[in-house]
Amino acid sequence: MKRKLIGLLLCVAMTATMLSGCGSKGDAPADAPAADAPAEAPAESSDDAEADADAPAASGDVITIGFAQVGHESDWRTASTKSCQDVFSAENGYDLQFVDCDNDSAVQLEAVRGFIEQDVDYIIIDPIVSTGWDTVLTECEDAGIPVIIIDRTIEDSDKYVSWVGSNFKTEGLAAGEWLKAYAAEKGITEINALVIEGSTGASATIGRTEGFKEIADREGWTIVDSQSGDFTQDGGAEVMESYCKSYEGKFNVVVCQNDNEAFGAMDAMKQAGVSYGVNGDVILISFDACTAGLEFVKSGDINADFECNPLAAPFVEEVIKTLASGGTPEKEVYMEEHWFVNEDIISSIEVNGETQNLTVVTDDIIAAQY
Ligand code: GZL
Repeated sequence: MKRKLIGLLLCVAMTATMLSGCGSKGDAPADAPAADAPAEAPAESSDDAEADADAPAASGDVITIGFAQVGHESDWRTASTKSCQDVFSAENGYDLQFVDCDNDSAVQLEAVRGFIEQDVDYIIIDPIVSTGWDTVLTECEDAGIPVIIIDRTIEDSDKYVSWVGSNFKTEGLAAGEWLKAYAAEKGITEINALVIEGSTGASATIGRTEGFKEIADREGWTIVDSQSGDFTQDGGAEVMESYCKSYEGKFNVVVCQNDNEAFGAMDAMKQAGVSYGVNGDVILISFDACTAGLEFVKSGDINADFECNPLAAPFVEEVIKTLASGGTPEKEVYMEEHWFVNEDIISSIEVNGETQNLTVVTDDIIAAQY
């Protein structure tokens, strides 16, 4: 009975979504907030209290959730997993079936099919890569199981109820706009950048690469090389070691597409006698802004760190509550994020025509980070 009710609610929600014109990514309805206007963290209110009364677990039934997670490659990933485990806990009325897919797309597809076999109530997916999803999402739809995507995006299907995450291209654009303003302040007229990309095929990699390259092309910078470090510390170290050998003295910027790659790149540059950071020869840019990353920003080892918020679970629970009460969740929910810097020499940057503030890292900010 529960399956049929959820299936019916899902059909109503999907139909309503199509009718409201936000049937696919980027087709924001007229009244939608700006493309990546960040969603406020869900806060309890009287309406929420009412919604809580209809909370999926309020009926006393345990809600089973299948969560196919990318892997365990980074501090960011650890925080993302913990966010889901904290919200979808037994004491909150959930049975979380968690699969760490170890960055293996075949394992991830198999995990989703396993959730269908288990007849879970909801499926959460953080897609390792952005393509190859339509078949298995059709199977979820046929089984009447609502799917919620978090973090990375899916480009070849919109058979899911909602996506909760970040605008990766905006993160890349912000890094480029910051570098332009920072170089001007420092009197640096020539930029020769080395990029350590994230995992190949991941939308986070695609977006950050695209955004930064757009600014580099506009400003006439040289991207000396761009290779994948697979979002890991070892990967960052390996690529940076090779870069130091191949491009000695030919680069003055390193862009790491996550903090763990930056940690590895720092080790490799130290080994090679290359100075980096606020007082070094090489400007070091990173993404994610995990706690350890911000500690390196505060110390001046990393010049700027562009946050990607991993704490999606509270927003996913809001989607589930909306569905369970017969409502139509937003198709896209953007997370709030900040751009962190060491020096207080630029207060804001213009990204896509929008003024975005820069945040100088303090001990309080580090203490509150994920
Ligand atoms: C981005 C996320 C990326 C992080 C990395 O949303 O998918 O994957 O930037 C993580 O740290 O490995």
